[in-house]
Amino acid sequence: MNRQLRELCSHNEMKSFVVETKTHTTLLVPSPLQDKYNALIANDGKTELQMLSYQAPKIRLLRSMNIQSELMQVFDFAVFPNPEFDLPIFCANFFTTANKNIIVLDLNPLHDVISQRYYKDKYYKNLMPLGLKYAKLLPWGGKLTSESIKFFSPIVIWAKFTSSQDKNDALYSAFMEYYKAWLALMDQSIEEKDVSQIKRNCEAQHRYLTWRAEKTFTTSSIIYPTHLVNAIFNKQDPGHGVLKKLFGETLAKDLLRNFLFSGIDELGSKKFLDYFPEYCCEDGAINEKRSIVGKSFESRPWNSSGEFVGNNSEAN
Ligand code: BLA
Repeated sequence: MNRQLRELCSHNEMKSFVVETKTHTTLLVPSPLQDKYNALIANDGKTELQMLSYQAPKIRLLRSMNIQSELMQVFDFAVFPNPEFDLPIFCANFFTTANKNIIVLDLNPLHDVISQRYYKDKYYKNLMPLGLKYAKLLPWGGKLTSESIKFFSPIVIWAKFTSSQDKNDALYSAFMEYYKAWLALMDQSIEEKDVSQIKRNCEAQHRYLTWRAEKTFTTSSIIYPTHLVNAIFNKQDPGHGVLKKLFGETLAKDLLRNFLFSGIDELGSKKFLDYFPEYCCEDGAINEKRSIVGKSFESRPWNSSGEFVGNNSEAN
């Protein structure tokens, strides 16, 4: 990973995004979570975890997490709007090692953009040129957990690549442009007054939080790439979560529910299996398989106009 990408994922750089956010909303203040969640050293005594969290009138929670170890780095940055706004959720999730990057960058839609044209047109029609530009520079990363596609927008950047100056530069500017695009949407957004619409926004955000909290826990239960897990933990023990390994199960779950995906206990009462019953095992437990339907979408499933074309899409 070159310097620029390392910087993008760094705590200091994160602070500059906060400054950028402040130019749009002067009322950005630290979240009450900041006191409890700021910095931690993992059980290995070496890996560092840093967290930042803010809120503003239109922003329920803006938070970032950086995990930094010798061999890997995780950067997870999300902005969750207040439920009075049906704004997309800003999502940057980068897992990087010396030569491998696994990237999701998106303005995750709050509502279904496959079946709801109104929502898609409202937020993504004008952003298609931006999406197309970066889809070329950072090509589709291949098959992924099928269920994830419903949480992605037509401009999602889903990429897996080996670091190179060009790719790292592209990712850096993609992040900046996507974030500025999100801030511009926030500037224009108007508060919803209709109680039933606010409730609908709440439920949609809760479903999203529930999905991500569970998936972050199990995705970080890496089975692949085994050599990497072994390198990180210096032993043959695949199938256990990175977060769980680093911080222990209790703290890992606390970080997920109360920091990364905070709101999960307030915005709704449904559980993961209520939203995703296909993950229910015979004994009622949650199936820890990352995907029940299986992995799909070998190539980008949206065409250049942002229409969902599923698996029949031409490779981009
Ligand atoms: C892989 N992370 C992935 C993948 C996706 C995401 C799509 C590819 C594997 C898959 O298809 O599931 C990310 N998935 C998302 C995001 C959304 C989604 C952002 O549905 C939003 C809706 N990742 C972390 C943390 C760690 C981590 C904290 O966020 C580790 C501490 C690791 N993610 C990680 C690793 C992989 C990965 C190691 C590759 C291994 C794999 O393929 O599962």
